[in-house]
Amino acid sequence: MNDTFKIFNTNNKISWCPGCGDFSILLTLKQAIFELGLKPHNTMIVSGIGQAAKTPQYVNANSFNSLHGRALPPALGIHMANPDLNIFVTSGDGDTYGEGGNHFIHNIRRNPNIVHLVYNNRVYGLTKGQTSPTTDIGSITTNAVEGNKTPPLNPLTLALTMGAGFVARGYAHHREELKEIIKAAYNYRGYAIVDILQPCPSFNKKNTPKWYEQNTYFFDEKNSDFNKAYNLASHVNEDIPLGILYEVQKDSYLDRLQKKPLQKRIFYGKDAEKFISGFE
Ligand SMILES: Cc1ncc(C[n+]2csc(CCOP(=O)(O)OP(=O)(O)O)c2C)c(N)n1
Ligand code: SF4
Repeated sequence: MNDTFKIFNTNNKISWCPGCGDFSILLTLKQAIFELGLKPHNTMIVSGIGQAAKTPQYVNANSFNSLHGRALPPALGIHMANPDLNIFVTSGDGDTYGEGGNHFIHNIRRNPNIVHLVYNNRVYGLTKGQTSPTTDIGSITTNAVEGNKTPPLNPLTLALTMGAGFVARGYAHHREELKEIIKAAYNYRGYAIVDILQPCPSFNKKNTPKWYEQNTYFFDEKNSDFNKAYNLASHVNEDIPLGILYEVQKDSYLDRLQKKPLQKRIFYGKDAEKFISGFE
């Protein structure tokens, strides 16, 4: 494999546990953006807070590290200011579907050109393994010692019902397939959600690499049938399909906006000064 993707490497020390699925996702992301022909100067990685959200520190590109659950609002702002930047949001299941749940929902309505990679380990990893929105009912976690009593949220059926046009599921250790999904997500004009199943050997003792090998398969078809996609996305505990579950083209946020992006607008500095002086 050509290793020139290393232009995206940084010297920052990686602080993930040995065996964490995040290493595979990071490597795959860098390979994908290299193969897409992107460069550090036109790539933007945005995140919230968490283990997955450390990713921008490990990619030599533009980056923005936001608050917990708040990766999408700055990503949207960056996109509207400069649509020439290629934006990848990297965040965990807690970050995206818990604290950031409202942003996730409303971002789907807007449909900006953003690739969203959700590292879904079914726990809150950084804060030591608490129950997350995708933890299965009955699973034992550090704060649900008798088993989780709340049924999980299914992010991909939610995304479909909210009208998402690109809905995919990857697995961290199936790197070749994940790389192709990331590239397809980038080539989609609009919001592309990729839920990436990610082993967390420190805190998720149930959904191990062996468990994923036994319970996943590849869905290698093109699908624009909503009901079929919904059915595929519903499987999260057995017969879990990996691949692009649904792809249909819709108007993106940029298509709907009439105005030029901020970076291309004329700045009327004098008018601004006059306006501000009115408050003195
Ligand atoms: C508003 C707010 N609430 C809670 C926290 C504490 N916190 C930091 S990371 C995190 C959970 C991270 O879990 P997840 O998003 O699933 O990512 P992972 O670490 O598993 O990759 C929490 C609860 C915080 N930093 N800010
Ligand atoms: S706690 Fe889990 S998600 Fe976080 S670095 Fe360790 S193995 Fe990875």
